[in-house]
Amino acid sequence: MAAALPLLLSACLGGPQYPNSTFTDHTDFNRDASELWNTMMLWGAIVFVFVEVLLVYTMWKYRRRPGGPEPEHVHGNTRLELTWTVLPAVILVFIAVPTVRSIWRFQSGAPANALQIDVIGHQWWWEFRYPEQGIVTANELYLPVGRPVNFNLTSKDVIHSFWIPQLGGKRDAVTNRTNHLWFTPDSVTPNAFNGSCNEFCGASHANMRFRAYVVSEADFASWAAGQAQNAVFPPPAPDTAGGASAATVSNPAPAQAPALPLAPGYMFPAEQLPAHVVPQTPIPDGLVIPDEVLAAGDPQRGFEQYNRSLCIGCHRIRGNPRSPGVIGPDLTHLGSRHTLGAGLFRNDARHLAAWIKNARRMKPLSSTSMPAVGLGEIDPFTKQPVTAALGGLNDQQIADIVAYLLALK
Ligand code: HEC
Ligand SMILES: [Cu+2]
Repeated sequence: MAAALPLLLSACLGGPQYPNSTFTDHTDFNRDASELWNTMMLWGAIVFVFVEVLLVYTMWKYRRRPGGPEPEHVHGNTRLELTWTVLPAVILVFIAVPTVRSIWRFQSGAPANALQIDVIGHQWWWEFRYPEQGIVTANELYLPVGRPVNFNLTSKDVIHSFWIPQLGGKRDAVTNRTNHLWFTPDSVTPNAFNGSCNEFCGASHANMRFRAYVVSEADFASWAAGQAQNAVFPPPAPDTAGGASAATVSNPAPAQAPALPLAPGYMFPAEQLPAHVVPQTPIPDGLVIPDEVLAAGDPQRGFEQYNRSLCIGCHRIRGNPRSPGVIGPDLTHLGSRHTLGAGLFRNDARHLAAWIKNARRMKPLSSTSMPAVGLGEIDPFTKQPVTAALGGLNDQQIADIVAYLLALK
């Protein structure tokens, strides 16, 4: 056991080489939790050493000696019993006071200026809504540094649990009530974090991950402004730029919406992503579409193809009235995300194409989630090959859709 202990403890250290450690000081929440842990470890260690020393000493002092007298038989010792009752009670007070204080602090509701984020767990991905900013996105969170953030947690189906180990959590997301979790990310280095589901929720529970980026207030404002826009595709013709053009396929813009086209908002720079947030999941055999086919993908053709495909029944692209689905993630700004499939894959043409070809081979999905779409692919759920009659798409059509979706920054 002593040999196994260092192995166990090595999983608990903080620092950059342990990117999923919870002993960090990136938020008030985690600082409180670390301090509580340290307090408990200190008192626990004092009690442990005291008790063990006493035990070993007593065993040694009163050990059996050859020819020794029969020990005295006693029953009860009021003074001793009082001591070992009162002393632990006093020690528990030292642990209880800071514990209860922290519980009170983080259960009594977020500060009034907190950024509100609605988190909805789905089998097996995360929907994030920023109601004040009018944003709906999936699997990637942007948080402004220094501002408390209040997560309102619910679920669409089964019980999930929301946790960003380096920032705070974990808390269950259930269907019939809204749970709350709040903390203040107050350090920007490091600034990209892993999050995950932590309540077993089915076949792809382990594939229900997400990312959180802590960014400056200005970058957050830029990101939020970009995300709040409708998708601008096809791009307005140059002569109509500046006004809501007839060429833009878009919902009637709300009165206060800025005129199109706006520049895409801030995006966490890909080259600054630390290695631990970049997915390394390989593409299963046979799903890679050759690069030259992908390079020939045409966004305009992809837009038209997408609008004729099954996709629109499940996915929403704001600004594309043909695509109002709400079963899958909102794809309005898919091109601005770094990951796909709930943090499982990198978001680039290769992975996106393979995902569209056969999402259920890329990631075990339920019967109601995204079906295989590649022509001739065997859908792992129905065990049937995908045909044109079922809406199957060939590699070129998929490459076109990929070009369209990646253009949605
Ligand atoms: C039956 C509903 C359904 C259909 C049809 C469907 N999808 Fe999906 N899609 C989903 C669900 C559900 C997910 C989330 C899966 C997960 O990550 O667990 C998803 C995920 C995705 C993602 C990843 C999004 C992200 O942020 O990770 C993309 C991209 C995508 N779908 C594109 C498409 C395209 C393109 C089509 C049409 C060819 C399509 N989908 C058809 C339900 C559907
Ligand atoms: Cu889950």
